[in-house]
Amino acid sequence: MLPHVTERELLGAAKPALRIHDDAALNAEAAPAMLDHELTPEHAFFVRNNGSLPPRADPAAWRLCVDGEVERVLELSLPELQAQFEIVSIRAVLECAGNGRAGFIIPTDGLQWSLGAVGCAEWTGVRMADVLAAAGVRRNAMYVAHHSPDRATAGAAGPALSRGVPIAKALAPETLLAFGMNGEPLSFLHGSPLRVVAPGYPGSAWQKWLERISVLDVEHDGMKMTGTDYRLPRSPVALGGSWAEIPFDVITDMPIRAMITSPAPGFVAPANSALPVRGFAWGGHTPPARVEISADGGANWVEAFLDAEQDGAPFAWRRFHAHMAPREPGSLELVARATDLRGRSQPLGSAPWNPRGYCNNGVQRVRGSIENGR
Ligand SMILES: Nc1nc2c(c(=O)[nH]1)N[C@H]1C(S)=C(S)[C@@H](COP(=O)(O)O)O[C@H]1N2
Ligand SMILES: [Mo]
Repeated sequence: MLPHVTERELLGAAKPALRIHDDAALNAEAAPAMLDHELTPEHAFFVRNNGSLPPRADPAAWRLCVDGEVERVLELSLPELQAQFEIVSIRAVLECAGNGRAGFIIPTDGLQWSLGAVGCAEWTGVRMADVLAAAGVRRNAMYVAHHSPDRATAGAAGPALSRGVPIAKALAPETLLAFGMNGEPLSFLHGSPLRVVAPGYPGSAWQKWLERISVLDVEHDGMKMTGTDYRLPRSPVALGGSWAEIPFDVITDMPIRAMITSPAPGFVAPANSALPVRGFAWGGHTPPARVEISADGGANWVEAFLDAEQDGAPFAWRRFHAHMAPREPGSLELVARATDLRGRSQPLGSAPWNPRGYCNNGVQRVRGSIENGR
């Protein structure tokens, strides 16, 4: 980074339309209406950082190190990684576990994300499984830990984030070490030279600026892995109650969600004509089965058309659309509700409250009005 360009200027130049959150770290989200593309363009793709951006890697010096419970420690430059392993591309949704947090009626700590901490991109890289196979994973391997050079705050010694995934997910064919996004080289803001792609997992497992993978025989306890960080209570927490006695589990799956990308909030549509409603639906590891739309705040529902799963893209979001037919002039509330293949639907209110405000997949409500034709 040029010394006179601040992190915020970098973000503003790359993504001028995003809403930047008031936070020491760089965090910004899109309005759902900006996300009306099968593949989210870079300029609309949210950014989430737990600390300050790392220094830019020197491509000649950069190496990925693989160590821990392996037969051979690996050190690979980017050209070596690209030459030694099959290069694959996968379309997948990247969603922050905190997306929708602002929808909890009892507020929680954490960035007050509305619904734009999500995007769907085509990620290009090598399979983490292939790299781990080259290192020779030992039988006692249980987890992989990801390490990056970004620090909690500028000048701090501790990492901003060091998370990982269970060994089964590390070896799953969809889990990549990516250096490309939407056909372009991965940008610095999204984690170049290399980031983890862990489809179905919350964004926190998609480590950016990856420089070391350590294979462990225990669950990783790195920065933001323990306590209530990116974890959900195993049993419900009473609103305002204590959770000191409740165990918390790492979030390993994202819930089903539908997002209306059109019309945008505040829309005005004519009475007695079709009102097209469209957007995208996705689940973590369980794809959507159906999307329903209501034009009266959730009293009556119609089935939306939901695009079929594209070949080889179970982790991509899927287009839905419906034509509503509002007759009476006045204000109106559109609601979209997705149900996944295991029959789990989005709650009409919000998801079970949890102290850090994760995984709130309560339905989105888009208010507008219907007017008599002029
Ligand atoms: N090194 C590093 N990787 C990281 C983070 C971080 O703070 N540092 N944030 C994670 C979180 S919480 C999310 S939601 C995604 C966001 O990815 P993006 O900024 O490319 O949209 O990055 C993940 N990877
Ligand atoms: Mo996140």
